[in-house]
Amino acid sequence: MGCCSSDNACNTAGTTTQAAGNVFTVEGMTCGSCAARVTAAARAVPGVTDATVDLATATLTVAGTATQADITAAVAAAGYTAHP
Ligand SMILES: [Cu+2]
Repeated sequence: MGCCSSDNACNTAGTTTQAAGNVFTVEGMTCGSCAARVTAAARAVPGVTDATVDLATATLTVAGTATQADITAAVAAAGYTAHP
């Protein structure tokens, strides 16, 4: 299984950000730690103002001016696969 067996670590942040941005499907996330890594990787991309991962739906929502290629490359560098 994944690296995390605690459901508590995998809570979905119910924030109300109006992400005017891109939504990606992310492969390889199995727990909250994975989600945190993907979130951090996306937020580290220049131009990104916010990034949110929903583990339940395996989606990454990114706000800002970064390109889809930049996001997918950053996620790949973190060890996951993102599809626009
Ligand atoms: Cu994990």
